[in-house]
Amino acid sequence: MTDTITRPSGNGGETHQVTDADHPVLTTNHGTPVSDNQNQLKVGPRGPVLLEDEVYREKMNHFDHERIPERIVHARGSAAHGYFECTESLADITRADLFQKKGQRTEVFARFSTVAGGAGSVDTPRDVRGFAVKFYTREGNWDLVGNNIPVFFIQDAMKFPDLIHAAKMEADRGYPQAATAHDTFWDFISLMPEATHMIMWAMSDRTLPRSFATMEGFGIHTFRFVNAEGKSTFVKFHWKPRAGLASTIWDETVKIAGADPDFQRRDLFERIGRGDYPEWDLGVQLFDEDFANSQPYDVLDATKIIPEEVLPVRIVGKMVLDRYPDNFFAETEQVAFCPSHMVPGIDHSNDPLLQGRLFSYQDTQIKRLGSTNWHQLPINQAKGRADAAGCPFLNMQRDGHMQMQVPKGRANYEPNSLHLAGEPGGPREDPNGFKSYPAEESGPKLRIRAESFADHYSQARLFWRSMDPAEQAHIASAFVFELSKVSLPHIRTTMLANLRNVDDELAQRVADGLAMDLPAAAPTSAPVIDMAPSPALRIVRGPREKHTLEGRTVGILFADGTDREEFDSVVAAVKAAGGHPLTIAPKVGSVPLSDGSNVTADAQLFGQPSVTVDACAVILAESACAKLLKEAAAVQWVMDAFGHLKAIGHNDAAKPLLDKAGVEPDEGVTDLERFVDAAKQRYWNREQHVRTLA
Ligand code: HDE
Repeated sequence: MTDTITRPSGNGGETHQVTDADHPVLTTNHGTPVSDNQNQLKVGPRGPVLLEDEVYREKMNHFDHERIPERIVHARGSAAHGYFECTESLADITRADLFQKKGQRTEVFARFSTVAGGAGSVDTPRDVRGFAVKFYTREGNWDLVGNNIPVFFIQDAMKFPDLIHAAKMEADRGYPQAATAHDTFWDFISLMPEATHMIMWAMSDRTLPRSFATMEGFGIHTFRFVNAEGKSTFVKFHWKPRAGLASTIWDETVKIAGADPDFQRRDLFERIGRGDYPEWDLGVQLFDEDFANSQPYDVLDATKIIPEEVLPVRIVGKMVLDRYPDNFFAETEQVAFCPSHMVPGIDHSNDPLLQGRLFSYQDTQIKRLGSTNWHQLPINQAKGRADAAGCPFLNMQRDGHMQMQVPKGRANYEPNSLHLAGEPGGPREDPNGFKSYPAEESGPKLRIRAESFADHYSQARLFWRSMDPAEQAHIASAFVFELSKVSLPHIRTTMLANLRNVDDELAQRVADGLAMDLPAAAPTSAPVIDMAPSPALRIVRGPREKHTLEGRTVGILFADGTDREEFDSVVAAVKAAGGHPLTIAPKVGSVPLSDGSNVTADAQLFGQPSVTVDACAVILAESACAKLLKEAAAVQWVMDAFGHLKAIGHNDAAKPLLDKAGVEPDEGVTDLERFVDAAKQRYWNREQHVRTLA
């Protein structure tokens, strides 16, 4: 029965007819009320469908067009809203509005992504992660479109289409999806020595982040800050996760992909939901021309870092992500980043990779979003200057596909004198607006790579020699795994020849893992130098590996008859340490505990393997343990926790399950009392006992 009441829709104060107190009337896209949303218009109850059914045709027509082209790279992404807060004024270095005043906040939208896979691919392949942040400053949008690795595969944007073609699924067979372990990727990498530094990072645990909240971000390129006097300072941007750096290990990551393809997206959603907001410090490395000239590499070369030990990272702000998008498509999918979006006080350098990006992103947004008016989509709109009379952007650009604005008056050109006749004359230039830094440039036009870009191995060596032994073993093993998937032996040989220039021991370990002979080292175009190792590059036992439970999830496996006191005390202790207890039982509905009370489990054993949590507690009654000994999922739950170097806390009655899973005593295997402290870290020393690495 339709009860027609007129009430505000909450949308611009218009009124709609509603069928009851809760629901506004369903209408077509053009506002016509719909009487039946269940059936097409037919001739008689069993007759043919009529073409005149506009309600059906409009609905299906819209549905047919609901997909837009996915991003050619970084298609798989997750995002969140939040704010940036300036914690140290940089007013003497840059006039950028967001860095002027300590405590000043600027709205942000951050999107994290993998690179190679399609929009529906898993969250956890071995892949670089995009780390793109849109700052809605009062002087326009600044997009810092970075990655979670501080260097890139190539030096010149001209090679980007080749790199991406080689990395994505192979052209004839359409696989592999979201994986670099295949011929064409390694063919390209083996023939591009400049990719060697980045491939070391790609084979490290950096490409297996546990959570977006536990990875670093980097602007990669050298940019410029420009202050009010017009003085320029070079700058590199760093995001440092307040939760500390944490990655998974390879076997774990592979299993997460099956257990929960949305692992990182879910983690972002749930963290924000429970108030564990992901937070990063924003750091800058500031330097001048003299410093740049004193370094044994070119600061315009995106395959190079400036080690933090040489030039410390100065923390100037923090970012907090505290709101998940309301609508995935409208926000996460339609957000469009462009490194060319600069604001007064921030400018580009001549890095040829950055310069190439300045064109590509604008171009791709027009293709993807279908119109030059993509800046009018709510997520992309500038928030506007305080003095802009409510309009965030004002200029004489007009029309085009999907124009959302209805500009008034005749002033769609400038200069004009219409204001003299009392008509609005439109906006005018501001002498304090964006000005490019007037760098002196001259020289012949050339397609050439600078000599100063010729050293492709010194920093790859620096990276390798900076790693903890556990990380070195992961890197060597990752090379073995990936190159084992390469079917053309000459590609492996070329890669081994490149690796010899990085470090002979690394090359030997990879060759041994592949059961291949070591070839001669590849020729180099510049001498390889030994730079001082940089401990800041480590995750394992590095300065940013944080032993904590804050923001981390502890899986608690329990079953019928579990001791109520033990259960409650572990849950309480995990919470007290800032962790998130996730209770897991063979059946979710209602689990009877020792005291006759019942508990509803958060998750069911088969659906929540231990790869999805950071540490594991096993609290069982003897009879339940005896049953679980015959349950492969329970044995695997414990076996994986051990194999993935996680802390395992258990009561006495659970010991037979641990024994069956092959758990051997070490400092990470504890009773329930010591468990919460033990749960704050992984046990790297255990690895040599549980798997053979290269
Ligand atoms: Fe991108 N990149 N890229 N890239 N990139 C895109 O733009 C491109 C590079 C990065 O969450 C595309 O909107 C070229 C470096 C991120 O929406 C495209 C070159 C870095 C994202 C494009 C690079 C990045 C993109 C595809 C070589 C780290 C996702 C969709 C010169 C500093 C942003 C889109 C998001 C996306 C081009 C290299 C980061 C095609 C030509 C280096 C995080 O425009």
